Amino acid sequence: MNSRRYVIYLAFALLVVFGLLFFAVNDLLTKRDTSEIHFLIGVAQANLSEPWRVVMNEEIKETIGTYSRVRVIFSNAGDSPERQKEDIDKLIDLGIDLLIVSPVKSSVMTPVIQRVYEKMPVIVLDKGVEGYDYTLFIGSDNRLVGKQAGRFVKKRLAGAGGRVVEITGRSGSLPVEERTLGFREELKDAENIEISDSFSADWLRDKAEDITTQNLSIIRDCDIIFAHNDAMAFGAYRALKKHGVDDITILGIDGLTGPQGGLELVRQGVLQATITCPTGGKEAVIRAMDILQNRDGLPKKIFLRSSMITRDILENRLQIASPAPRDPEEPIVLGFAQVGKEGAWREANTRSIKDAAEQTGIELLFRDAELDQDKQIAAIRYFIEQDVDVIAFSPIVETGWEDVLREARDAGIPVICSDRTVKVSDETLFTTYLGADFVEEGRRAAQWLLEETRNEEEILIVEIEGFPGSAPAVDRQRGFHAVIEQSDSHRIIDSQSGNFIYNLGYVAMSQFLLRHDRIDAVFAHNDDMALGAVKAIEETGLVPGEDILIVSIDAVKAAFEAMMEGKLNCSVECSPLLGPQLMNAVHDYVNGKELPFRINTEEGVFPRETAKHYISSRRY
Ligand code: GYE
Repeated sequence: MNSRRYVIYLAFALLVVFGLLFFAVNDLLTKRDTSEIHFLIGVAQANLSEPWRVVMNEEIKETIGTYSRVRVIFSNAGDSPERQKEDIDKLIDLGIDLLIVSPVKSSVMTPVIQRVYEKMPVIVLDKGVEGYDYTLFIGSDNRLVGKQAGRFVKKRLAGAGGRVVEITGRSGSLPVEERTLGFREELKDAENIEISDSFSADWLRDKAEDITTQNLSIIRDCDIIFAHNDAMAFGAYRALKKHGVDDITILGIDGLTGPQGGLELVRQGVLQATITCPTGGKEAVIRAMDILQNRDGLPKKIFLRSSMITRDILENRLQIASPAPRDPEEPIVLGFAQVGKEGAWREANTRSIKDAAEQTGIELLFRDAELDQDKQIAAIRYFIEQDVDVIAFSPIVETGWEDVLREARDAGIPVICSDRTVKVSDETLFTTYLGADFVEEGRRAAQWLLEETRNEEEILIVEIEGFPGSAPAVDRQRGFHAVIEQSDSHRIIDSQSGNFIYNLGYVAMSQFLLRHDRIDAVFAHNDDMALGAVKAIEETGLVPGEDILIVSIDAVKAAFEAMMEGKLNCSVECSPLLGPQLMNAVHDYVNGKELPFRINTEEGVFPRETAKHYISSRRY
């Protein structure tokens, strides 16, 4: 063999060997890398032109860094819905285990997220989507943020009144619509305050500066500028400063840290106030890990707290009470003031709370208010005297709590509203609401009834309401009526309270049957009252579930038994098993974690056809 040919053969052989070696090493590295990564999380970000989103990504990156063997991949849609759809497909192709998505446009992303949700967990961050086809939503209550801005304006212009100009984010986006709605709701009764103009600057500082300059003749005579984020507020400030205008109050939203963050702008007096709007990046990673590790008691929606920040609050640190230092050896003491005895749901709720406290080592002081608000207030005052670590209660009614909640806050004791919430003028009077979305429950009950009777020409409905003035009664009615009103063939002909109690549900239905010649359907705010209505209907010789349809809320086991017998047609779930989530919140708070403003639980709808499938798995 001549030497030239020999060299060629040798070179080829070496190439093959090195090639095989390369792939072997690479494969080994990949295997090692793959074995190292337990979870890969994809983040489909809407854009990075908004500082708030840059901070969101930074929070996600930083929080993921605290977990070993978890990696994250980010995409940036540059505010293009089409691009975001492509990004999500690429993230899935890369093998992610969970998707965090901040939708560019909710309506476009809803079907995309539904499709992904069939394959893996999805956390929707910041902007919601239609329906519930996702694992968890985390965001702010933007309508409340708008109300907080309205309160600031009312306080600032008290007496003399004045003119307000609004600079909004991208027109048509959910946060903009909700902030504007809340802002106007809060100001609708303020006669001498006028929202004279509203401009959209698409969340961007420079666009807000240009718009302010272009409309200076209109804006320079206003008293307050309300901008939907601090970046746009700063842009308006820069334009006014350039033209020597320095007597306008400027209010923003986000409250980010950093040199041009809202907090610094307030400290410098550039802005007179900002409303914090946490990005949810940290919360999203913590919950993503809960989901990937199959932790129990996962919520469906989390609303983060937004707080008004003025220079006074910054300097005096009038923040929400943070946990006092405590001896870790001392048991956590939780004071719980229960509504009283109502029926199956309440019994299951009490049992869940007591069991969870015992299982998590929390010392529980439990008081039963026997359906009496004064007794519930007295119980809370007792807990304050006992200097418990945390107070939780299920408010019998929505109003009348300001004084006692202020006493608790002055005592530095956080208050968690469990399964029912309160209406207060200052949201810092309670720390968290943990429970259902009652408006949605009412909507779901009505949607089932409309679908079930879609071919009927006329459906006459009677409503058995819960405890008067309680959050579930008020909001379930609101949700139910909002949907029924959309139908020309459905009419609510009567409504009265049964206090969430079986016997009073029976009495209410008996009276309806005496008052009306024909009733086609009953909407009961809970199963106990629905079962009372079943008894009343049977006593007239009519067949409940056939002659008169019955839809109710709670999905307690007795409801499933009635559905199996054909006497109840549908029950919308409202879980009483809040004990584990309540104790998680108590432990989180005591360990220094800021709690979300609202935590909504996951819930389903159970038509009677499904009862036999689910009844054996019901836990209450
Ligand atoms: O639906 C009802 C109970 O507050 C959500 O109160 C709870 C309600 C529940 O009496 O059965």
